[in-house]
Amino acid sequence: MDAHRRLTTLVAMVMLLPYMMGTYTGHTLAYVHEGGADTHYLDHDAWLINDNGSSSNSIRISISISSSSSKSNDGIVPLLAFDRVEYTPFDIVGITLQDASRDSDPRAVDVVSVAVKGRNSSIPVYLRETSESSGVFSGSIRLTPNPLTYRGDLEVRRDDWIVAVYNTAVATSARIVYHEARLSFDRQYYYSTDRAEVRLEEPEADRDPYAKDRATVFLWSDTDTSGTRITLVESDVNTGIFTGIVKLSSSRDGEQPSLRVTDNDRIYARYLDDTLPYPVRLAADNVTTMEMRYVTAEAIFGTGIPASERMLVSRPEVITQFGEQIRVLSFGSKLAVKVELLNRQPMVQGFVCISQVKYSDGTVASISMVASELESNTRAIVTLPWTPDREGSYRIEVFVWDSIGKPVALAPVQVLEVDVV
Ligand SMILES: [Ca+2]
Ligand SMILES: [Ca+2]
Ligand SMILES: [Ca+2]
Repeated sequence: MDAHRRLTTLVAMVMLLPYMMGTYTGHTLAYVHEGGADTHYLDHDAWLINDNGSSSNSIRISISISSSSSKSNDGIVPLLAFDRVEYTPFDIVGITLQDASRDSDPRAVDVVSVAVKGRNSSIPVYLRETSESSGVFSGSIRLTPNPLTYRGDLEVRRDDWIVAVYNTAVATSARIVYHEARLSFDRQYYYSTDRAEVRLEEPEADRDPYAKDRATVFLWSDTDTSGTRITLVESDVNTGIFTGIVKLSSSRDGEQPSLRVTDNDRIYARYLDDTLPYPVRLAADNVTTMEMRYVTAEAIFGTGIPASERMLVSRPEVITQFGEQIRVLSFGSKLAVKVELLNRQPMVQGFVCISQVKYSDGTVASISMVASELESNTRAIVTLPWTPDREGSYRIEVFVWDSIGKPVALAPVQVLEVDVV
């Protein structure tokens, strides 16, 4: 770009600037990019600041102008970077500078200063060389949305930009954002455990980057509609990820925190996010937002398979006691009723299989049963002995229950009608 065109661009950009930006200083421009990892060059020490969230992505302002002052003595351009491209207003911001020319003493850790600009002020940040002669310097600052309420070095709000400048000529930027909270259970179905882990991802709930924060989640189930509240704890001091355990209990056993459930209940968790991203407006405290939003998660206590569909039972057949197929049933012969069972669940199922044979008048001719258990998603053939004691029509009914003591049908009753000669 020649000098004349560059000047035209600058003038045009300066005229546009008040519409695009909340505030700016000086008469020359920085190139502020959404990606904080890039390094940009200024031609003066004036540089620009916040956009107040007014025009979220139209931030690109002007074009880089690389001047001789931005190069170090050995001709290598210094690199300045934040450790992330976005931060919450409660974060720690890591800053790294690579500039071998500032390794003044190769046998000692050197220190360099960069300026970091927030909402209203610019503060110097001292970066220490990472080792005696690395030429790489790092340091950090802590942000705060309100220095009266939250400790921190530099005041920022959601949708601000922070800009770091080194040597008046090398700059980098990052955006201050909020996130929509995400809530989840560690499983979709709880059947082999009674402990449910609730996980919340909410970077803004990480209010203190040097301590484990807490967040509260409300839980309820179809059975326990009044529910319970649990406190989630941040997984480490600066993760924004919070977890907690709730016990799923079929009775009030006093263990806390617990949620009462019955088989195949839906269980719910809910979190209230009061720090929502743009374009929801910030509230007067400049920390929370005008709107709040419930975030929910759901899971099922049980396999989700209704009780009467847990076993698949084939149509009964009558066979000989030796397992052979037979066409004509004659009274007095030793026969058996055969069914095939399939446990459709992802868990072991105990069962009782009952064959009830009735005469044509409805009175019971014989009952036989077998009790066993079946592994997950496996089949079994069950044979139940029956010796018809007279000619006539018979009705054979096969029941599959979970137990005799507290019978719950695991499949619909299977019926077969046969004639005995
Ligand atoms: Ca050094
Ligand atoms: Ca924390
Ligand atoms: Ca949030």
